[in-house]
Amino acid sequence: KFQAQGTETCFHDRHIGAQIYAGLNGSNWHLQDYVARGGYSALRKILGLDGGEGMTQDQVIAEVKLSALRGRGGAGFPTGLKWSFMPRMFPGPKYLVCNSDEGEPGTCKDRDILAYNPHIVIEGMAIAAYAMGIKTGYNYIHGEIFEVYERFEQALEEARAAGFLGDNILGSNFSFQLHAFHGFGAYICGEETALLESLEGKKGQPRFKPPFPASFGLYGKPTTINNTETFAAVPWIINNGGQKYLECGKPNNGGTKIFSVVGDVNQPGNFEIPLGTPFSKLLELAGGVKGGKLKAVIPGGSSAPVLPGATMMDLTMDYDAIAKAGSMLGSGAVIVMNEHRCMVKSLLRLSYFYQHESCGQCTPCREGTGWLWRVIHRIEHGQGRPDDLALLDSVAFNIKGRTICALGDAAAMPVEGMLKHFRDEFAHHIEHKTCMVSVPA
Ligand code: L3W
Ligand code: SF4
Repeated sequence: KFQAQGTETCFHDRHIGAQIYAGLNGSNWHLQDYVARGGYSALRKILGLDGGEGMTQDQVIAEVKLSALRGRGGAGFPTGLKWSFMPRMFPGPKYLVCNSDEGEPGTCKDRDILAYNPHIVIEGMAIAAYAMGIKTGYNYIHGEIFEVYERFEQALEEARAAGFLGDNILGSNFSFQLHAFHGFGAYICGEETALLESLEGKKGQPRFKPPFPASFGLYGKPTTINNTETFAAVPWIINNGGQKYLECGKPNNGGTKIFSVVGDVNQPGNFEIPLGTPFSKLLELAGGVKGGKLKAVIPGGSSAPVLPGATMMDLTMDYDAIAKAGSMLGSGAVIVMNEHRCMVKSLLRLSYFYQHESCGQCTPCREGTGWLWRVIHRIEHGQGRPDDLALLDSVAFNIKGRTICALGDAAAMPVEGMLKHFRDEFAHHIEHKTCMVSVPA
């Protein structure tokens, strides 16, 4: 659950975390609380309402580029670059979409931002809309989280009533209408083009890319899609400058990131820390490993390849360091596993998820995720065959890079990671029809 102290402990004199998490108590999410914390001052700043000159669209995008803010949904794509794709003079509707369809196993940050600090997302979206000349936006919220959807609707009402959304915002000539959309609860609807299909009222199945949403998005119009946490970072960047945000993290990895630390830790929760923070520090904030020694970590949500615990203890939590080690930072769900976790059983759980969530459009994913699950299932249940590991290698290889969307890769990569680092456990299951991991009595 939500942990403000993680933010405060880590930041010392760098209080960027205060923008998203610190100081929140579950009841101070209302507009007046947000304004009392300095909220909506970035929107006022770009509109030139507090005595300043205001900022042009180019100036806003330049600050976001300078900040090295990267997409917090999973891909880590540079946000300022994405905003610069939006054709400024497009002669028709264009759209802004917030991807709050948080469904990656282990990830639980966006729902907390929306529940505890919804106005920070509204302000971030309004600033993005201004920068790209967009008049209409939607926040697509995961279908299984009813309270969060209702909270965001209430926040929208407050923002509209106070003139922060709607026509001629705060008396300026900038207008932006923002709506909440309650999604359908399928993991695949978090894939950006499936999300757009779903928003249009169709079955949530991914489109082939390119064209990217930047040119062919909602209703075929140019569309910019960013994750909830990405928008939440924007007001701080505008208030304090892109350079300061960049300095909070490390080069190419600007600012802070919220990590959902789950699994075998004593204090699971969300922690907002600067990118580049050692993993060991994050583990400490989460109360250390529970129930035994550290065995392995999935550093970026279930789609990311697992890494051995010893490797993780030498790494920093940022996009580049984790990628260099052979995994990915993804959505920032850090799944910690202690020495008593069986990797075959763990992979069985993951592979069940992906075969269940495959939308079925393309053969390598639809059939391949089922193959992976069935082979791992028989290994776990003492019926593994001598050539099963080679078969898993082959099926994963034949899914990866051969599908319409990233779900195929996401199903294959955990298999590759497990077989790379923990192959002996799988081989032991096949040979001895039992687990080599000791479980405490
Ligand atoms: C215009 C180009 N736009 C790329 C845009 C593109 C998208 C963004 C990143 O997958 C990952 C995946 C999951 N012109 C462009 C362009 N873009 N080139 O940039 O694109 P891409 O294709 O690198 O990634 P993606 O398809 O968005 C997302 C991983 O995230 N993941 C999933 C997380 C799930 C959640 C959740 O449940 N909420 O976050 C976890 O790690 O495996 O690799 O906007 O349009 N030339
Ligand atoms: Fe659907 Fe899987 Fe193909 Fe993605 S990769 S479009 S989830 S079948």
